[in-house]
Amino acid sequence: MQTFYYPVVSNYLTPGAFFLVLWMALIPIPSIRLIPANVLNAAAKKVGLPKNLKFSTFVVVLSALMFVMEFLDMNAKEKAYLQCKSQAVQSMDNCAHYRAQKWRSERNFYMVALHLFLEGLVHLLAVKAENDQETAQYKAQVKYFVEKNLFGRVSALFNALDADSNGTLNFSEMHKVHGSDKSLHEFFDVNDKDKSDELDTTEFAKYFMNLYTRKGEKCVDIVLEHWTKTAQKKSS
Ligand SMILES: [Ca+2]
Ligand SMILES: [Ca+2]
Repeated sequence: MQTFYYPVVSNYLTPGAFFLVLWMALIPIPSIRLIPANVLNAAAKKVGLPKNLKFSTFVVVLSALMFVMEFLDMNAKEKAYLQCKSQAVQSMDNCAHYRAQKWRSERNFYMVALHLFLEGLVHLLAVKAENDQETAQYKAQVKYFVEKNLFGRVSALFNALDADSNGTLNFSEMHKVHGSDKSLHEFFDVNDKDKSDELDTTEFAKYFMNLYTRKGEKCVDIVLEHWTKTAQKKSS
């Protein structure tokens, strides 16, 4: 077990993690620097992990388990060595066998400690990269919406749909612009974030911002125009 496990950690895992940390922290060109983070995060998405669980989370947990195992092993080996030394009759080899085992377990422990530290850094860098990307995306969205006065148009549409002027849109108010009951239910499922059965202005605006991310500006424009026209037609 030891003869297989230690070389894997020391020859592959630790240098691999060290290489990733250097890459993700030091390469000045963002599109290249972000490749490992993007691959890790995309892998997590592909296997359907929830948003706050990353692929690197599992690696860190496994590394932490290895750390604990080696810590316990190191303590056990040290105890065995001290026990040997304390025996009244000295052993033939002056406890050299136990001492060698103790040294090896210490070496293993510090190697897995370094490995855990590096995998932790990889994880933090991957999470940071994703947060940075989301922030940049969100900023670009808001900038675009402000520049094109889309918030103004969304808010005008909201007011046109809000027949009872209570500041939220319920099913029947949304029904004016949204097709069948089934698709309207799906629409509420996705966009009514607090499950209040009503859309507030934020939830409504977020729908258009997400639409912009998924389908682009043209689609936002078409939906806004179509819904605004329909809302005006129905209320006149
Ligand atoms: Ca209302
Ligand atoms: Ca709501």
